[in-house]
Amino acid sequence: MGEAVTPDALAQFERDGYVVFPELFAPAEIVIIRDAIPRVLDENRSILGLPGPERVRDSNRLLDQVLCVHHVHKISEIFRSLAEHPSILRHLVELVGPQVKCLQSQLFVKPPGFPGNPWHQDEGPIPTRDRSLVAVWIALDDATAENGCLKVVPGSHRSGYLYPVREHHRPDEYDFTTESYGFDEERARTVEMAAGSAIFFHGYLLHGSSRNESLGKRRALTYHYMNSFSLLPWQGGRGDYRDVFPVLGADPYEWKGYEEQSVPHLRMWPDPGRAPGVGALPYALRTKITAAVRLWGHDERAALRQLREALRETPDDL
Ligand SMILES: O=C(O)CCC(=O)C(=O)O
Repeated sequence: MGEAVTPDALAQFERDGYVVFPELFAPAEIVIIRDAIPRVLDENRSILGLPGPERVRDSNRLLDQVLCVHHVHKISEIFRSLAEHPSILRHLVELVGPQVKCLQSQLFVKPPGFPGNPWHQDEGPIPTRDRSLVAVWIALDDATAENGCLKVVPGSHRSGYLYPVREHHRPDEYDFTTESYGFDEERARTVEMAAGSAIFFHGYLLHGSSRNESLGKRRALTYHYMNSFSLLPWQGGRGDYRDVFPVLGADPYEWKGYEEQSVPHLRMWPDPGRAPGVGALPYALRTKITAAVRLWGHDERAALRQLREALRETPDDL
């Protein structure tokens, strides 16, 4: 732990588009992070739309339907400070440069039976101007082929090509996001790694994960970083997403200020917002139905009450 990126690791990142650093975090750090997860959800139930303690007392049960917590760094000091952990920064400075900003965090819980992510390239939805996007994916449990570890197509970042995307029609295997296609899947490799290890990968690298076929959760924490000199035309906004924070060096656009553009939220499974027809409903109504379905399994009477209320509000012409 604690060593700078070796020339071999840099060469691997350039050639394959990723590099794995075993034991980047100490076992004691991983225990602290894992223990923080139910606590963070418990303390942020209303922000995240989770049922209150009168309905679900055990905070561990809050994780049962959670595939991923988006922007967890905004609701937890632990996850905010981990984005700037020295073990991450010492590699980022070599892989991205001396000025780096962080733009998002994702905490994957992925309980047993939960789907993976279809093949994709992060620069598709998150386009930097200079192709400097780097993801850091930290295994919080041993990540194996069985529990749906990351899989990659080595070298797929090199052409600088963004593959086309489409619906995947494999709801048992993948979540609702679209899949990239048109490449040779035979070249794919699964990246198994022990808890505490991390993979740093390029924003153009084709990657994804499979369904969790094990009996335990497959937790992983990811952060996305990029060169602070690049604008980020992401999430609408003014052509430069400013819900970022510098982690290395000065931000040349500090004068623009920073603003809240994304809220912490959960990716649930199954995702009621994606059920046939539901996606076409007005946003407020969809949110109500989503919340009601989330309650199902915790408090069925309350879930039914909310569903009835939502149905009463459904316009007749839908
Ligand atoms: O952790 C996973 O299952 C998928 C992660 C992923 O695809 C990503 O971080 O872009």
